[in-house]
Amino acid sequence: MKESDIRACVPDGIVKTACELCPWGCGMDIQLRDGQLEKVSGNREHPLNEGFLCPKGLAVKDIVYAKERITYPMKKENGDWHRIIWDEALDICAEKLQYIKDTYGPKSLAVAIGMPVLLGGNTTVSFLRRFCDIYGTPNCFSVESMCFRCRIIANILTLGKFSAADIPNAKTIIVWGNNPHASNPPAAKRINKALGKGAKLIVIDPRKTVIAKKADIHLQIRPGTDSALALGMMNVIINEEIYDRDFVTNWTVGFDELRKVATAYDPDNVEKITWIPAENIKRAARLFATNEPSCIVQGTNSLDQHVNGLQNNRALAILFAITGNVDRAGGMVTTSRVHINPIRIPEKMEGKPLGVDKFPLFYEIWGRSLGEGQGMELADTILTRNPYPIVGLIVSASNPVLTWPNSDKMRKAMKALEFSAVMDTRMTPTAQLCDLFLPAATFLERMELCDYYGTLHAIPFITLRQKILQAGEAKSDVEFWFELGKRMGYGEIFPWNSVEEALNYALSSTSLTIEKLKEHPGGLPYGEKRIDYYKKKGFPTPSGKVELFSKTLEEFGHDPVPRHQESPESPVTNEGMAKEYPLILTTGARTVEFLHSEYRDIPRLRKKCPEATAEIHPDTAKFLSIQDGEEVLLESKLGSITIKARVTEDILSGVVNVPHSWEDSNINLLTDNTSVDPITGYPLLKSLLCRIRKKVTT
Ligand SMILES: Nc1nc2c(c(=O)[nH]1)N[C@H]1C(S)=C(S)[C@@H](COP(=O)(O)OP(=O)(O)OC[C@H]3O[C@@H](n4cnc5c(=O)[nH]c(N)nc54)[C@H](O)[C@@H]3O)O[C@H]1N2
Ligand SMILES: Nc1nc2c(c(=O)[nH]1)N[C@H]1C(S)=C(S)[C@@H](COP(=O)(O)OP(=O)(O)OC[C@H]3O[C@@H](n4cnc5c(=O)[nH]c(N)nc54)[C@H](O)[C@@H]3O)O[C@H]1N2
Ligand code: SF4
Ligand SMILES: [Mo]
Repeated sequence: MKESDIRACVPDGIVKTACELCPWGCGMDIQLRDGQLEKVSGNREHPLNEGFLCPKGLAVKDIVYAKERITYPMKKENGDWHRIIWDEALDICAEKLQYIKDTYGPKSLAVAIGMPVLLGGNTTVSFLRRFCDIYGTPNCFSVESMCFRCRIIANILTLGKFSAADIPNAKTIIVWGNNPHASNPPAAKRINKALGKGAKLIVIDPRKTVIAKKADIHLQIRPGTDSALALGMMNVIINEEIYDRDFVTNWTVGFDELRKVATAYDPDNVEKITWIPAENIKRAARLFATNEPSCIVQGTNSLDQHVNGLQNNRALAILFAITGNVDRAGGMVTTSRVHINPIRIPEKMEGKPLGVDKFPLFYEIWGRSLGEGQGMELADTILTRNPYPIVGLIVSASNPVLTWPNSDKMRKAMKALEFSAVMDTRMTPTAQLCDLFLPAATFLERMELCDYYGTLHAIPFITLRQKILQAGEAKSDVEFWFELGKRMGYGEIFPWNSVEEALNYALSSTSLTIEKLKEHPGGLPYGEKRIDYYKKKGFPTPSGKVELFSKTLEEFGHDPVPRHQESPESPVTNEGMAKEYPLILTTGARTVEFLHSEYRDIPRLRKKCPEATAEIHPDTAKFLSIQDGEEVLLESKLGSITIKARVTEDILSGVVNVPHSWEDSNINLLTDNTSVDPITGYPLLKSLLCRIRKKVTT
């Protein structure tokens, strides 16, 4: 793309928006001059980032104006890409989708949704799902098959709701499996501020991250053993009677059963499982329970992508509940939300999506439905046609060939499809396998709501992303689905003439309108942070209380009280495998410069982190005679990649840490989509076994 392909849609000056280059939505000021983006800075009034932007945010112009961007539709013919016009692209899509529906039935079309569409908030996802509903396919999948939803489900099963850490008011903060300087810079800033006011910090991470180095207590845990640690802390808290007795008596069910389970996790036992000294487990438990209010800043997926992902999350929710940190300033809180008009029409779907049979609680709890399929089922279904054929796929803002586990299988599955289209800003490895490329607008080129600050940050706030620029022929994802819907004869279902009109419809059940949001371009506070809410309303669980013992889990055949379960690839319980693969592999720790597979093409970001590396401890390196910077073979039971070793004291000995979604050293060639959490279907990406070998040079 050339710079001249972009033009501003609004007059020169400063336009306020919310960044979408990673999930958090920092307030951003875009300065336009001569119809072009001239400068970017952080919005000082925004309650989340207070003027700060991370290196990605500061590189927004490079990302949006990148020469790698493609801003016109293309179709593949005999293996070559040809530019086409939108009319033709929409006709091809409509015709292929109609063919699939007529030949196989609607559920033979799947749709895969990636991060940038999810970050358009509830409205964007729901508009897309509205198309799937009216077309009839239930087979909509998103990165929620491996990201964040596991924690939401665990919190709902325990408290009936999801809570976020109220960092600024906390006296003790646990950062658990999270490296906020890389993955959540605004949270890192807020934690630093709280530390400045005297808060205590506990960090639980196999690596000595920037935040771990600031901690009062750093528990360097063996990956995959977090539930054992949480139960060990509960053992101390229960035995020493430093839990919140009133809260437990009045507002929980199943404390006796929890006490029984926790008995098995005395700190000496837990030391053997987690490799954390028993004394430190006791210190952490006492600090968390007595220096209140206390909150847990939890990794977004580091505890979820395990075979006991759901139970890890349950254990943490129970830990903050029995210490009385629910609905509490400085503890864990919910905020009121913007309740938009229902947009989906799920009654039109034909049947239920893939994965419902195996993972019913992923799909729905107590009538509260996520309503999407478990994506880990998709590749195998395409390849085996069992239980039925899936022959078409539309990928909206995702790069599954690099980001989903077992890349080799995913690649084969994509090749086996009869029709595939991708909507993206670039020709990614996934896009290369498709028949049709649809050029996507970036977040500066579309209108949408950023309405999730309450859920993610405990800040009741909403920001409007305005359409500031137009890049070539790029369309927003929502515009594409609206236009496709109209072309396929679903015009009545998509009566809106513009995205703005559709958003106003969505907001008509609230006191907000797009006009009102435009009057507050930096964002608008709404509602409240809910303190002591349960005292008024109880908990939205079947018992009305916090369910330490979950009857629902029991009914579905799972442990009603969390227990620790070893990874199937464990050096402790799978000694046979550990002989061949003696190192523990954790994947996907974030680097601040990139979002998953994105931004490797931005020189100013790539310069700071030029390649993927496998981090290992000097003891591991010495044992294997490997030098820092040496190219090695990294192998799992599934495959092998070449990667440079980075030897560092900052990782637990015996553990290997590798980032995900690098094209040249793609760690998802080594991960498996069939080793999963039995409750949510989340894949095992954080505690596998691997080995490292020297590369034999010829
Ligand atoms: N820059 C950047 N930011 C991002 C993203 C990105 O790609 N790039 N992705 C966004 C998304 S979608 C997500 S889901 C989040 C991910 O966010 P997080 O899951 O919070 O990821 P990290 O902050 O990298 O923290 C993971 C930490 O967990 C540690 N860890 C690994 N295995 C284990 C384990 O078994 N137990 C414990 N206790 N710790 C473990 C790692 O050493 C690492 O320091 O980040 C979001 N933010
Ligand atoms: N091994 C391992 N694998 C992992 C993880 C891990 O920790 N370990 N983490 C997992 C997690 S938590 C997540 S969330 C997933 C993320 O998985 P994905 O969502 O697939 O991640 P991205 O690489 O960010 O892909 C987004 C794509 O959308 C394109 N894009 C950018 N903006 C837009 C837009 O506005 N519209 C459209 N249509 N396209 C756009 C980008 O160019 C990019 O190709 O990765 C997962 N994969
Ligand atoms: S942390 Fe960086 S990339 Fe993420 S929203 Fe904030 S400025 Fe944007
Ligand atoms: Mo994620």
